[in-house]
Amino acid sequence: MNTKYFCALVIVLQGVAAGAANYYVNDASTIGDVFCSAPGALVNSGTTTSAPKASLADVLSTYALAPGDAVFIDSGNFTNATTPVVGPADSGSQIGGVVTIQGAGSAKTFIYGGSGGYGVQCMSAAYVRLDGFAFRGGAQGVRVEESQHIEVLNCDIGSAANGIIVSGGADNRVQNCVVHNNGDRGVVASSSPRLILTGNRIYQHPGHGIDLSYNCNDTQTTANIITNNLGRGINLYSCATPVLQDNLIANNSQEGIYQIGRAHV
Ligand SMILES: [Ca+2]
Repeated sequence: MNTKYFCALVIVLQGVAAGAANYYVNDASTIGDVFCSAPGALVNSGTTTSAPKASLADVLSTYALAPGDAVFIDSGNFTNATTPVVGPADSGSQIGGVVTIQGAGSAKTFIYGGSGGYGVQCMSAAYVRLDGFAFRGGAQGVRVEESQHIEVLNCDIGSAANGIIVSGGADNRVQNCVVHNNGDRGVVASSSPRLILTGNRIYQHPGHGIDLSYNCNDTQTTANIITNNLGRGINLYSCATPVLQDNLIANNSQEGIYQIGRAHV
């Protein structure tokens, strides 16, 4: 084997080893589907568009997701029997890329949290992107806990007890989401520095639209529209050096922006 051929072979093999995997999930209907050609089923492998799994939780319990992998969840209604938990074994990486969990769009892929559960939970995870879902019901639409570099993008989150909760971790992002009509608050974070909240619409909550507390330091809250909440538009408690820019905050029953304790805008 000459050196040139050997090098080419090594490159090809490395390419295969690093190849990202795609997984597929569908409900019982194929009407309006964009990813899959068959209904989802527990017995399916979930590795092809013609054999999708029936739930994200089943993909997560069957496979360990690797950096660059993607799970495509098609149009339909998915009611969680248990909360799908994305953990450290299903994480992406800075070098290998994010793990993407991709819906068909926030008007097409509906995930219903079970009673007391969450639509999706990231627990001690890193570099995971949730993109294009509607989350309905449950204790929280999305829960991000002790996780880093989680992105929640283009989601519609409503009818949960709280919309999105970020607890601990760092460097997470909520972008271009609509968070509305949840039972308490819209976006809640604590002890999670460098959180970025941008381009979201947050409205009609009995509590605060955005509630950041306890060392949510260096957060960037920009270009959000925060209206018609019965609490404050943005509540900041004991968070250092937050950046607030270009937000439209109107028609909230309490203060538009309220800071207390070590906050310096
Ligand atoms: Ca479907």
